[in-house]
Amino acid sequence: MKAGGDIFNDLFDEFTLWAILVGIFTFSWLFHHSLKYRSKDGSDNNIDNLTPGVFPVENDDLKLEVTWTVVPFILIVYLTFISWGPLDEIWTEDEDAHIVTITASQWSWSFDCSEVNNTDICDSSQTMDVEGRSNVILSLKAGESYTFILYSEDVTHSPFFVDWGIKEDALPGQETRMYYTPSTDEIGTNLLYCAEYCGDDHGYMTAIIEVHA
Ligand SMILES: [Cu+2]
Repeated sequence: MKAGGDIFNDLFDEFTLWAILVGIFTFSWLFHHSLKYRSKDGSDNNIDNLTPGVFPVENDDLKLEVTWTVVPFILIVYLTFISWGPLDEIWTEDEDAHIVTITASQWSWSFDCSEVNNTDICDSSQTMDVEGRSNVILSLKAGESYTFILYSEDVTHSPFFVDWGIKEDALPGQETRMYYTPSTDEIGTNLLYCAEYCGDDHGYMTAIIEVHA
């Protein structure tokens, strides 16, 4: 099965769309009412005859109150519902997935492909210099499913596969997991960062992820 990627981008686009629609509606309403109902010079400012300390019950509008409670409620329930979709994508393990162990320590990553035992599918024997620092290259094959098992030797780290949009904490004394199937669209080279501040060289704690056909 495939995880990450498009499904998150689609979700992001849908949230952005709703944010824009709600924003346009709310600010149009705000500006329209602010301009239409402002008092004019010399006019009576208290056209509703409001008395300080007395709630203007006669202006109550139940239909309006129900509308502005129910409509946003439906929208929030809908957005919550569609947000659940990607959880399956992230947390479902493919039984045929290749196991790759990622061990984090201050301040480097090590990848263990020994369980896969096929350098075409998983290889971490190469390195590449990036700005004078040696980075391990994790080479994976598009279309293959991977289960990454995470460990930390010292403090909390978090491998962030930037292009895939997935990350998970690597914790000392505890095993965590992450699942992914890189697609043929993701063939190429990208970076893995540490997304959890872990000390002086946190910002340099990177690795190269290479996906090949
Ligand atoms: Cu770190």
